[in-house]
Amino acid sequence: MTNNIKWWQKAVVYQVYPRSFQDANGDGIGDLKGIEQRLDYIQKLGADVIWLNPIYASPDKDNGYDISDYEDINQKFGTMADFDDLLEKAHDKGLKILMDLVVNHTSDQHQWFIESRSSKDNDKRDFYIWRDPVDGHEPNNWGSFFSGPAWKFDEATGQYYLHLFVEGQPDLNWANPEVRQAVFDMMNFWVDKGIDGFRMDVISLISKPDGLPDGEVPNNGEYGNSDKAVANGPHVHDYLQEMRQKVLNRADMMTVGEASGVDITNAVRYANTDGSELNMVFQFEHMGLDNNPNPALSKWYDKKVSLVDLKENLSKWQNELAGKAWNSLYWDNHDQPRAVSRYGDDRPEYRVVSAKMVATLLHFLQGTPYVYQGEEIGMTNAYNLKREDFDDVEIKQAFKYLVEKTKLVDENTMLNYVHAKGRDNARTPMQWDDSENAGFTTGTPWLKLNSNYDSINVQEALADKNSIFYYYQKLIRLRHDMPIITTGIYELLDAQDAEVYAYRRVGEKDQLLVINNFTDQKLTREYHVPSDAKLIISNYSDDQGETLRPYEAKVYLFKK
Ligand code: TEU
Ligand code: CA
Repeated sequence: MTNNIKWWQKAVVYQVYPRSFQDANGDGIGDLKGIEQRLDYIQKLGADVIWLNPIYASPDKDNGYDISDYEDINQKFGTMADFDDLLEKAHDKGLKILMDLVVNHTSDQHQWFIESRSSKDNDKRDFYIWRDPVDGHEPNNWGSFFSGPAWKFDEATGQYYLHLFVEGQPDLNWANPEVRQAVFDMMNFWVDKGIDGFRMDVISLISKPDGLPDGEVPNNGEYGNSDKAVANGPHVHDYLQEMRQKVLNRADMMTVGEASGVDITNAVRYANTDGSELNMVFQFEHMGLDNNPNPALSKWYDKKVSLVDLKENLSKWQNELAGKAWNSLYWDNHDQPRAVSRYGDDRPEYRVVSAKMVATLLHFLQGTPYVYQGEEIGMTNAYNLKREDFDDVEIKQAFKYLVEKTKLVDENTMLNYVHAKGRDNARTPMQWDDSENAGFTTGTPWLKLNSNYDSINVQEALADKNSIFYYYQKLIRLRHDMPIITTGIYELLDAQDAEVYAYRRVGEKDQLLVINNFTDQKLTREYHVPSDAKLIISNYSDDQGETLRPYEAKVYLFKK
């Protein structure tokens, strides 16, 4: 495999959430010009690819994941000329641009939907999924991912339309070949501009099961869990193969499918190494390990992840994709809480050391790592946000349905859940310095900042040679320099050890031994480390051998 490594197998991706990265014009919202100003920063970190969350025209019912025109830029972010400029400047610096592709649904303000809802015999009627009521109710029991039913009754024509996310996000009907062709044409518009790939939003949901059968209804819940009922439908692989032929094969691009509800069997098909579909998928199993056991409360929970479970899960993905498909590696993104708060320890005395430890664990695995903006400086969950500060539609819907309507939880419990798992934890503005609004904007930020920006910010990180930032820079450099990190065989050590996550990566001549203390305790562990082993990275300044200090992480390189 060493000889035919693809560029995206060695690459590290930096995810930019444009709304919260850098505001260049003082309106409180991050924008394309702002990203352009910060390209040097991303380059300094050493990332190869920038994934931009959606920047297309959108009424922003779900922060850009409801697109009203795929070939236009959201005015809040700038113009198409700004985009062309950004793409050119990024390419000049050797940075690639990965665009978010949101084609499971459009906005209800998209021209296709406006026409589709206008009458039952409109040309575009069949672009979306319309059904008659059944006994005066929704056509089936599917629930929206964001609480409530997945169907909206439309008075004008007396039918329901399907929306797996919010009402303003009607699902496209991929069974209609005209829909597929329209999507492929739009994708080719972007390919022709010279972008470097796509991150495909909920791509595992585009093919709906035949007959749209009811899903399993969770305990106490009103509606079925759409993820289980809808993911990996009967034609999804055909559609992606068609996309590959009509769009993706036109350039040497990188593709990553966001695949909620994906298991190993399906991932091996989506991300197969013969290149007929996608390069890799985002799987969600390790994101669900701390979920509430009550399916009606699905993602809302605040217990710590069990290390034994985490090891079992990540090891399964490492082992079972090896040689057949390709992993993407991530701890967080714009939908998840902050990595250091969830997997590390964000108390001041442990924040830096534990952020480096979780980074070490991830960056020595096989796959393509993703760094979400702010992760590289150890930004934490935003515990200072109150109910009235939240912007995220998922959080708002949760308060509305789970607290007010079904009364499954009280307001305080919900607030705790949101502080642990809510999406706004990741969406507070980037913390550049300790000036007012952290150097993000001179105006009023669209979402409140995390109050800890006075001590956690880029300026401070760049001035400290032991910062998390420079540790990430080193991790990225090591990956670029050492093929074994891309190709070595993964071997978990001591699966039942609930405190230390240790593994090996075995190459042709060498091996890496990666040791991570997941606790705030001093531990003793004995591993076989030859005397000529080289310590290539560690989050402590000295090596105490068998003694592992709180959250200590270290990696040795030695002969096989
Ligand atoms: O997220 C899809 C997805 O699977 C979500 O249900 C995710 O699990 C949830 O947001 C976690 O809280 C994608 C986008 O990343 C997200 O921002 C969008 O809201 C969603 O699709 C709809 O487009
Ligand atoms: Ca702006």
